[in-house]
Amino acid sequence: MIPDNILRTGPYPMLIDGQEVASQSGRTFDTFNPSLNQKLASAYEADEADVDRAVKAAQRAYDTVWSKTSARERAKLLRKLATSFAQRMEQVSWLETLNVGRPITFTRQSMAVLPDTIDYFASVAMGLGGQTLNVADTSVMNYTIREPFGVVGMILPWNYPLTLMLSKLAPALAAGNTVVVKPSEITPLSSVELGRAILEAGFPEGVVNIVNGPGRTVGNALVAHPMVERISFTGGTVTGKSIFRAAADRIKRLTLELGGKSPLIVFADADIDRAVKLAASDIMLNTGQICVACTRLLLDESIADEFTAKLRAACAKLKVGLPELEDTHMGPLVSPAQLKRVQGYLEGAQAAGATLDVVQDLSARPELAKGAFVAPTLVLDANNSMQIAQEEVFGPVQTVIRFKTEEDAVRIANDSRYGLAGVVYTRDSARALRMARGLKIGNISINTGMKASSDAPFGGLKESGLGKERGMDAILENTELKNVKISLR
Ligand code: TXE
Repeated sequence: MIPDNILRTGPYPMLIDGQEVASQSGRTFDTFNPSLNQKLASAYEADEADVDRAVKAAQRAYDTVWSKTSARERAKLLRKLATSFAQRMEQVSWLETLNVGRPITFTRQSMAVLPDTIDYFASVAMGLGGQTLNVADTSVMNYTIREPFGVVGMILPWNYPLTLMLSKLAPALAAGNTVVVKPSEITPLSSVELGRAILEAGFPEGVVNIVNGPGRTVGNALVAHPMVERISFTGGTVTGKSIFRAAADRIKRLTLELGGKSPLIVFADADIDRAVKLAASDIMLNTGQICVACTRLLLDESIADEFTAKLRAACAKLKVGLPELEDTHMGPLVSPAQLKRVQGYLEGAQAAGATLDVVQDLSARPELAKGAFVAPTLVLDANNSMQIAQEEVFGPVQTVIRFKTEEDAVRIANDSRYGLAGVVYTRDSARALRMARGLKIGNISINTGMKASSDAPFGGLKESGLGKERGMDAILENTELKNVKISLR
């Protein structure tokens, strides 16, 4: 059950220049518990002046302290953050469970890996440097330098607030940048608590700043601010494109992690039971609100009926329920608006000729009546040109499409404006290698699920994004490369 004292009593503050502060206007906004459709807490709402204050604090911290702090010292502070975060892990797990609707068991699992994420970036920061180059002109010495940008702005979504915040924050700080973070206005609470862990860890004032509020005001002001040299954004593709346009004005550096419509491709020679398990977990995990969830199930036609029956049976066993219960597998969607969006996609699929297989009947569950709950749903008799197969639904929905040949599977998988993730199940290793080559996808998994790890690069192709996060590439993306030539004469 939910422990006492998880929530603060007053409005959740912002973090500016090493202090937890109210917004200058004193305005607040409410944030909700989606399983009850009830107010959870309020937070101070920033405006342009608050964003300006936060960015200037970050610039000052960069100029006066952080740019003079060695990689070793930065790594030490990051490791202290890992410790202070670990001490707050249970509290922030509850905050995310209440605010996002993700079952507590899965929230705890998602938090448990984050100290290692911080530790990884603390470690690799120590090896960051330029290169000496053997250029053709022997009259010069040529070398490169890697430098941080200064102030990096981060705009976060609501599906995994702290996982995404830390996977952006840790490499940016490790590389020597200061940051201003704007969490999603739907899920601001756990990020504010992370701010407290940052203070406890002893980061100099202004190195990390957190401002809360809507994207159209606070997010926009952060992207437009002339002192913000780089933006790292995770969210919807439509918003990502508008940020791309806004950033073009000053040629700001960008990392964009956007939507996906990832295929799970299962060949007749695959271990069907393992693949079914993954397909069911992609429906269930975070109620399908995961950018890398495989939501187009591409099945070899010879195994399609068997596979679909097994998937249906697995979905029937999923415990849909209140996220605070430890045995719940699937909670509500994040908001009534997201529920409406998912329902709209399902109605559209039906109108286009697909068949909806709603695997569980939630209507007889009074405890779920108020929340944004939706049953696991298979979309059958679909084809790849339908809207349900082309757009990101972000709900517990799998669209089943049949294929005849390997070429067919590759063609259907690539017939998408997205290219974020893809999973292939086959026991034929040559085919696995051909698929890895043929798929226009940034993150490919063969015979295993798509799970981003802190020590490997992650990023989408096509309209799924720009640049890489995680791994050494995340550190490199947080630096500018300069070339230096010195005459030897
Ligand atoms: O995301 P938005 P929304 C997808 C998913 C979902 C859809 C819409 O399909 O259904 O996006 O979700 C900030 N300038 N993903 O509307 O709008 C906003 O305040 C600057 C995929 O919630 O993209 C929030 O902090 N910032 C995704 C962040 O952008 C702006 C995860 C994300 O919000 C802004 C979430 C603006 N003009 C949703 N407008 C993934 N890739 O994992 C909004 N924001």
